[in-house]
Amino acid sequence: MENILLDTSSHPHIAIITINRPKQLNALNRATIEELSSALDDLNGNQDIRCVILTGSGEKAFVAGADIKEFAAFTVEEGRMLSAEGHQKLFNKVELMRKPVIAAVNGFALGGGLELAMSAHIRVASDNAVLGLPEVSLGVIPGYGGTQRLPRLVGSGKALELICTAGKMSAEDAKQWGLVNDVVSQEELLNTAIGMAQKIARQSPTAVAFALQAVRAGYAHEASGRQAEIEAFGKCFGTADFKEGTEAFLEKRKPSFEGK
Ligand code: DAK
Repeated sequence: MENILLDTSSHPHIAIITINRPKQLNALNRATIEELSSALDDLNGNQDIRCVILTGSGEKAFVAGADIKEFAAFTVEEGRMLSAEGHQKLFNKVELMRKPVIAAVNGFALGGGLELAMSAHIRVASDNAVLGLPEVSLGVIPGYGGTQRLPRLVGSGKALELICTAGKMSAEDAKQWGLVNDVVSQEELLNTAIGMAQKIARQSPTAVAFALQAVRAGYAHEASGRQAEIEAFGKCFGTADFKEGTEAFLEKRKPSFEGK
């Protein structure tokens, strides 16, 4: 695998997946999504693994979002299809895992990066982490479950403030809002996640899997919400605002939106 590192041997029963594109701030391109998807399938079927930790390479970013260079030229249909595919290949797959997934958020978790962390069952963050959904600044909406999972975690008022202002949150604020469970220094982050994973690994794997299933059952109504997100996300790709938003990012300038 070229874009992720997988460690299943350093700690008994624990797998650590590291997204490894530090020069692009671990932005999620299609190849990375495919590799994550395949690693998660393997780990889900691996009886020896009882907890999975997901983190980013380097000191700056967990994941700075979907790879903007890759989706800048998408059409409405491509946007809709890829959003649906992303849900199925990665974001829902994380949430549907039979063993807990802990996101160790070691820096920027923006857009698809925060959406990935929110798909995980538990989140811990380093004190330099910055979390947010900046999609509307690019002329799109969160397309990988963010419109459904953020309100569930922080309440709809705070979620809509973050989404509609393209706002960002510090790790401490995220803790206050219940978006992350704990904030520690960057040096302590992985060990904190490993400590939590070790506690999980000492419990009954069957009972833990049933607990995940029972909690998830309460999210059932989100399926139609996610479908609405997919449709709306696709439509963004037909707007002039989307073209302007992504071009502005790639040209390193501020966008000027006309609402078309
Ligand atoms: N995509 C691609 N490259 C990225 C990136 C991203 N999301 N984020 C950073 N990079 C790249 C930068 O372009 C830069 O590359 P070079 O110019 O050096 O080649 C390198 O990483 C270092 O970034 P910066 O130079 O910008 O570093 P700074 O410390 O100055 O700033 C930053 C860090 C995180 C504040 C900044 O990089 C930034 O604002 N990044 C973008 C954050 C963002 O808007 N993320 C995307 C959110 S939208 C889809 C489904 C879902 C989505 C999209 C499509 N489909 C189904 C099609 C979701 C969309 C999103 O996630």
